[in-house]
Amino acid sequence: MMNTAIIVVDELYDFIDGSMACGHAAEAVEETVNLIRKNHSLPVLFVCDHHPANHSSFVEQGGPWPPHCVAGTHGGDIHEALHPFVQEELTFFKGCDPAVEQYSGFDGHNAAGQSLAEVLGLLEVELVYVVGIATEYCVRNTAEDLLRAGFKVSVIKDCLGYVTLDGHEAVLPELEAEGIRLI
Ligand code: VGL
Ligand code: ZN
Repeated sequence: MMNTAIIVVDELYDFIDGSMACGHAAEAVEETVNLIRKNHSLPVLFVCDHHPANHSSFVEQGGPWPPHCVAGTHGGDIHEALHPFVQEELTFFKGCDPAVEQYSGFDGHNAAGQSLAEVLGLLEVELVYVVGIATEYCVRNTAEDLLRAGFKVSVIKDCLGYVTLDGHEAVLPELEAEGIRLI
């Protein structure tokens, strides 16, 4: 069996029931818990959108999104059903620089300053199961960056939330065509 890790992207309150509540998000959290329990020996890495209050992606700054996942707010917290699986050194923050939009978790950093990519390397991970929110943005970009970096990537469909159902359904076959496995 290949050395495998689960990567949970942005299963944060603002994307579940907050300012950017996404379709299928609550179900995605439930299914993610099931996936983690079924694969209880695998490391679970969490990616968290983590913006300053003046982030350039917010409407007030001319960006496309309502304020979301502001550092230190409830909206930026990981859903409580996942808390039993969260470890600080395996939690990675992105979107922290006000000037930079960062959909991909690949470049996210943990509290010790290590990148997701670096920690996957230390864990000698070869295959990643990517889940989370939103399919069209952060899941997509994270999965694509991982593939480009040489990992085998599987996206677990039941564990996804999306901005629009049409967008979600359009993205999945594109990911598959790129070489990402859909499970
Ligand atoms: C996301 C829009 C803005 C995501 C994050 O997690 O997909 N989308 N920030
Ligand atoms: Zn964001």
